[in-house]
Amino acid sequence: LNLNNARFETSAVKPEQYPAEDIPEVAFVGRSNVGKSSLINVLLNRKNLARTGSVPGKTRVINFYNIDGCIRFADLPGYGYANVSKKEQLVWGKMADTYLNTRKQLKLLMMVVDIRHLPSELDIMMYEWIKGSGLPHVIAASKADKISRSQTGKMIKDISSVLEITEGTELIPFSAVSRAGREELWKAIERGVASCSS
Ligand SMILES: Nc1nc2c(ncn2[C@@H]2O[C@H](COP(=O)(O)OP(=O)(O)OP(=O)(O)O)[C@@H](O)[C@H]2O)c(=O)[nH]1
Ligand SMILES: [Mg+2]
Repeated sequence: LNLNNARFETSAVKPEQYPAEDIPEVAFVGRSNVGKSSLINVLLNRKNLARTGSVPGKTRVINFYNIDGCIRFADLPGYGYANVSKKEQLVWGKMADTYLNTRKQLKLLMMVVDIRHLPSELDIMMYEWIKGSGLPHVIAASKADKISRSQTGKMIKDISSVLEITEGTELIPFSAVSRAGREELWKAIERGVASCSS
């Protein structure tokens, strides 16, 4: 898998706009501002391929990234951002919902949670959906650089317990600053997307 061949493919708000070519897809889900786009950049060794920002609610469309014609990443709009209208939240929720419920190429879910906080009600709902979907999934606990090593262990335990994570599900501390966790997350991706495991 040649990461130098990673490129932005397209943005979509509805299925007709999703890329047509059938290659395995990894979808990134999580609360707004949790670090989904930053994680994508670190995985792909790019500074700003996926747009990130200090303004939460930046990603208002589904952004697709094609990696070497072999895997596609789908960066979904974050949920739970309070400072937008209810109507807008509904629109984004529906967008992610439609994607998750219809996308045949979806092979792996990468859920991102903030390692500093216990999962919110919406995180729990998201994870319930993931469990129910039966799709392979991995959880990245982002912003690990913001807490100490001893806190990391405790938070991983507490987050696992609040989410009631299933046996064998990986919950990997990650930092977009130190890049800690990047290798483990790639391994999880390669396991989930078997045809691209080179
Ligand atoms: N310290 C630290 N900051 C991070 C990390 N990951 C993301 N951030 C910061 O958190 C903010 C939000 O990151 P994004 O990657 O844009 O988050 P997002 O989940 O894509 O947000 P939406 O697109 O709004 O859903 C940015 O200011 C990032 O620089 C991390 O691992 N450590
Ligand atoms: Mg984003």
